[in-house]
Amino acid sequence: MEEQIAKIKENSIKEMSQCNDEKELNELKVKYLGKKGELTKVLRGMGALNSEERPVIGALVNKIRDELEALIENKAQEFKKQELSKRLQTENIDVTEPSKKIHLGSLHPITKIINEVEEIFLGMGYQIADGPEVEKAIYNFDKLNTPPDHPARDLQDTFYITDDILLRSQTSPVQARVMETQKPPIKVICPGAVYRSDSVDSTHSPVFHQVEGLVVDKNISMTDLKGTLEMFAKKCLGENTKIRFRPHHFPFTEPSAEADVSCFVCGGKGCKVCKGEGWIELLGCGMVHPNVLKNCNIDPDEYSGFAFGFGVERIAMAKFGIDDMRLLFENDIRFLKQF
Ligand code: 2NM
Repeated sequence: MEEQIAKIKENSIKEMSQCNDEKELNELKVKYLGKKGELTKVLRGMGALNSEERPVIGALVNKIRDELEALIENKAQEFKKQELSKRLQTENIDVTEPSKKIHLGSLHPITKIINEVEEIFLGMGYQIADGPEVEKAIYNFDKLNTPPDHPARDLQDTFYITDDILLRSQTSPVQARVMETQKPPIKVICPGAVYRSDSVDSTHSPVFHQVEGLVVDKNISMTDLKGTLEMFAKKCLGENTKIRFRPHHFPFTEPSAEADVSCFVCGGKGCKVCKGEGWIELLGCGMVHPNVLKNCNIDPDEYSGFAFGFGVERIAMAKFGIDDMRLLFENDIRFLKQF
């Protein structure tokens, strides 16, 4: 029996030294140490031994099993090291290679202008309000002192859903809703999409964007309006920007005005952007009509207010030097990625 064990040891060591990979090593482990392995067979045969031989052979088998297990473990570690160094050689990464370009999107020029305008007015203590684009005619027109026979209400100019529901033609209905639900002092701006039945050309689109502003409090006057717009113009178009008012008419304000800014390209001398005028039309504005305040449950004897509104596309075109409004709606990446 001792001879048999010595033979097993000799063979296993020899085979192990010829073993080339983990798979072969596992097979050897099964062959010698497994349930039906050679050493286990020896242990099973020990029943035939007498009580003196049994502990001697048992100790011998255990010793050899320990030795084999240690050999196998060593060999396994060796294979792991070989595998690792092979991978380190073949799977090396060139960390100096330039990375793949990631194409980041950019904000739409309209969004950029709206964000900028919001920042400026937030800085002056205004809140930002929004409301439905599908709006009741009452909020879009009646409450804003625009009677049923007013030309703006014509089917030619406004998109109607039903007789009394339409696509808002301005963002002022949001302000009417704010006046109805909040008590003065009110300081809000309302940015958003508006709709008018216009044909597409280089300066018109049936959907465009507006920002309107509204302040209602005690003793609000035209000077507050002018000071506010001057501050806005300087922050938006440059500190040297001047502002002028021209008389105008809107149904929801009295008095009403249009405000121009000195050309931010030539500074007022006259150039292509201002068409030789030195001034660029910026927005419409005025003192909120007493009827509008009344219609929105604010007492015009106690409170007064100013309001203004402008088209975002027009400002974006002037500021970015865009000569055709259609570019802002076609979503051509070659155009959009310039901003
Ligand atoms: C403009 C011009 C002038 C305006 C008026 C109101 C409201 F709700 F107070 F009546 N909101 N916006 C207004 C006034 C808008 O846009 C050219």
